[in-house]
Amino acid sequence: MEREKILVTSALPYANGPIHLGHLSGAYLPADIFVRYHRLKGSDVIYICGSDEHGVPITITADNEGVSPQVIIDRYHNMNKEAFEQFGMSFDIYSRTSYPIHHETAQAFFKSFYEQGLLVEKKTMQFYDAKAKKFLPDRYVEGACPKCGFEEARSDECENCGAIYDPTELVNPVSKITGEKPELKETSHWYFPLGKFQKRLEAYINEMSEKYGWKENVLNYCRGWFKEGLKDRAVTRDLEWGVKVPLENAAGKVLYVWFEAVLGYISATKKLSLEKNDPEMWRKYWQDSQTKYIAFIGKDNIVFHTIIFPAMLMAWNDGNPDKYVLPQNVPANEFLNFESKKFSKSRGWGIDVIDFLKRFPPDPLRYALASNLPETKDTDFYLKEFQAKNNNELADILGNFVNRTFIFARKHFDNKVPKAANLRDIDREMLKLISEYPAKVGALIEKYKIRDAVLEMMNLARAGNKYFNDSQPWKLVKTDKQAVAATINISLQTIFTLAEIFEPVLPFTSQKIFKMLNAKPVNWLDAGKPQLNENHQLGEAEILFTKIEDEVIEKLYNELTAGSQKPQIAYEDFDKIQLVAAKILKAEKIKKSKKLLKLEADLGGEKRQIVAGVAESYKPEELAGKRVIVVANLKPAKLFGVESQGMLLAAETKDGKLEIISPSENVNLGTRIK
Ligand code: B3M
Ligand code: ZN
Repeated sequence: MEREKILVTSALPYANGPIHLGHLSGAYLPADIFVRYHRLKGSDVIYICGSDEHGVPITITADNEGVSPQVIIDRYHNMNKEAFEQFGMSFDIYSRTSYPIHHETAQAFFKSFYEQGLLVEKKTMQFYDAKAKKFLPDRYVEGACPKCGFEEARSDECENCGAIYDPTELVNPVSKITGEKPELKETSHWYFPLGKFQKRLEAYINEMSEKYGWKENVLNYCRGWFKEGLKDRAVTRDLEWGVKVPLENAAGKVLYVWFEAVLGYISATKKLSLEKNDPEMWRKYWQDSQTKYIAFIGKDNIVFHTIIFPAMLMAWNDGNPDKYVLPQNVPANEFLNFESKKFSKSRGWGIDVIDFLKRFPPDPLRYALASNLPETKDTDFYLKEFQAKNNNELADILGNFVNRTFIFARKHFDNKVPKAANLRDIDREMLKLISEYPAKVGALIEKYKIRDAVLEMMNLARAGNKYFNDSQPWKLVKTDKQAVAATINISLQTIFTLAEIFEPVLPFTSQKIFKMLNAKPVNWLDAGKPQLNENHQLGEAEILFTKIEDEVIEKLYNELTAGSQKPQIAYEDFDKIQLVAAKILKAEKIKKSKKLLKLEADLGGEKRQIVAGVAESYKPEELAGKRVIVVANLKPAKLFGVESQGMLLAAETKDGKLEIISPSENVNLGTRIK
């Protein structure tokens, strides 16, 4: 059988901060599981990643710290590379976009487009900070989104509604360098004519999704873009830091970070080829029409990987004899929240991978994340759940099954694989069961249903435990040693299968189990057949998982959430807040907002309009008549263009919903709450 050729990439993280658990769930762990599975299956797979080291995210971090961008990228490239290693990511290379080979690659693409006459030079008005004497591209300007009103929108994209717009459309812009209102100044940039590729992109996505089953979230996103109509996109910026525009009249200009970052996948593969002294090796993957190219990303990067990057590759292929493959699938994940709130560096919410791995080993983290991946919707990471996964599943099911089997083998069979003869039904059923698992788990992984795959892996461990219990070897050992021998033999064969099929998720544990079995992994497709011969000498047993105590989790939880604790205040400060008992009269949705409802409240004779972020927890019709507590003297503010004259008190529940705090009818409307 010909080996499948598979090229896998994970989004290149910006080297401007540490990787946190949310990143792992989005683009890294699922890809690593997919790659490890394919390696065991014998596919010819290559796995590419690296740091994204240009763009405004890097220069803003450098500006904030008062150091050069180089200091920032060196620090975080090394830190993230190390974190990924500790976590067991099995990249073939973790490259950098600051490498010369990357600059050359990106410039060659730009040049090819330029020479094909594809790029259009346009004069435009751009934000300019007169005080700092600098143009302000991308995130250097903040303001309100022209589409949804979100106040912290970036100059050309809104995190809240996903809109992409021209910087001149931003409402109330502010410079991030000086805090001044920027002026508009003329500059010129090169534009890539995305619109010209729309038809071909639609055809490409239709074909791929039909053949390979693209995820609904990804398709919907693309359809939205096509419906709006693809427009020309500027692919250069007025910045010092980045890949220089390879033209004479382009001083002070660099390639737009997204234009070159996606090419980082290619340059990283070239770099790997150089390291392997096989300089043309990258072509065997990128330029062979037989290659399956899978790009793993988080949902915020969809457009760049399903539309912009493929368009760039099409444009290259139009003008050059060496032709690239396009992504066959882009299985983007949604987001992971931490303890029901969005990970946020600025608000100090969440935990970095490096910090987490100082406290716990990587496999339990991989398992907890993998069994809860945001494959179809956002999911939450709770420390308590992590503890439960470790204690109740890894230790109590998988660890326990392995442990009790090895104890028996050592005590009754000289630490050797005993003979399985005179099989009973229960034995034959177990053998049949293990024979089915590799194919079953593999099929799920190939469909990017990693969560379900992980569930099945643990199901086999569960079945192993049940088989062991039902066989009652501790009882039979006195009367029917032959039956016990069969049980232990088959339990050991099951452990072999488990070690193999768990490898993608628990690589460190799998390695330990193989050592205990004194065996090596086989081809994935053979892992369901009995692999251990009679009399095979076993290795030394060790405990696979240690339980995590409640105190450890509680302490960590307190530490991590203390960051959001407010400083003490005097009574006078508290007394400034006028809290009043009120009743909601009516509630309605606010257009385009998922979170907000517009409420009308009665504060004891006085009516107020209040915008409250409870739409994900309450339906409008549930709220009419509800008693509430209102902060009555809060300065009015506009949210999504709707004025809010106060605020409701609410608290988060255990399951991450919001619960409105509600006084009883004994408290009159308008009464001050102290
Ligand atoms: N660095 C965005 C991010 O870290 C960006 C991905 C690039 S993939 C080519 O989310
Ligand atoms: Zn918006």
